Amino acid sequence: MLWENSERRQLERQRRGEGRLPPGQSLTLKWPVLHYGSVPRFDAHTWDFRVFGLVDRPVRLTWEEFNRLPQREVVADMHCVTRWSRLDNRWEGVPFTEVIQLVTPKPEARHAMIHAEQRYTTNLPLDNLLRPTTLFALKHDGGLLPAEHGYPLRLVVPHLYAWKSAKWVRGIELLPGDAAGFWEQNGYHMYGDPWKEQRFDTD
Ligand SMILES: Nc1nc2c(c(=O)[nH]1)N[C@H]1C(S)=C(S)[C@@H](COP(=O)(O)O)O[C@H]1N2
Ligand SMILES: [Mo]
Repeated sequence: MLWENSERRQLERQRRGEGRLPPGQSLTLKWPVLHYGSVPRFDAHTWDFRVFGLVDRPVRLTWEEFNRLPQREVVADMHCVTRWSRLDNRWEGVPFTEVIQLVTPKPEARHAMIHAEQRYTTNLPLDNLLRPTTLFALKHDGGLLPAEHGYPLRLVVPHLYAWKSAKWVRGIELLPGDAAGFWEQNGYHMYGDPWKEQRFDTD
C-alpha cells in the first residue's frame, strides 16, 4: 500500500514533467467512478440513439444500426474537475463525425446538447465535437465498457474536463447557440478547458 503510493507519486512527478498533467490535477492509477444518480439498465431492444434539432432530417438509430457504423481507436487522457487524471485510456468506438454525417446539420447549427440517460445533459461547441479524437466509446482498454463507466455507450471528449464525456449517451441535439447542460446549470464552466482550469463559471 505504502509502496504503491510512492510508486504513484514518482510516476506523477514524471508525467507532470512531461507536461501530461493539467494544473491542479493529480495522477490516479485506478479508475474512479463518478456520476450523478444511479447506473441505468440497458435493454438492446428499446435502446435508441437520436440526432435531432437543427438538422435537415432527424435520425433514430437502433442498437444494431449504431454498431454497424465505422469504428476506430483513440488513446487519450481523462481529467476530472475533482482533480484526478487518468492517462492513456484506450477507447474504441464510433467517431462523432461518423454519426453526424448521417444527418445534414443546418448551417445555423453551432452548438450541441448531448443527451444521456436519466436526463443528464452537457453542452459543447459543434466544431469541438468534430475533432477526430471525439468518440462514442463502446470499449475501454480492450474490454467492453463496464456498466458504471457508461455501458453500453459513452461520449469521450479528451480535451475537455470529463463531465463533458457523458456516460450512457442517447442522443445529440444541434442548437444555434450555447445552452447550459446539467453541471453547467449547477456552477460548472460552459466550456471546461482543463489546461486553463475552467472549472467553475467564475473561472
Ligand atoms: N450520464 C452521466 N455521465 C457522466 C457523469 C454523470 O453524472 N452522468 N459525470 C461525468 C463526470 S463529472 C466524470 S469525471 C466522468 C467520470 O467517468 P468515470 O466514472 O468513467 O470515471 O463521467 C462524466 N459523465
Ligand atoms: Mo468529473
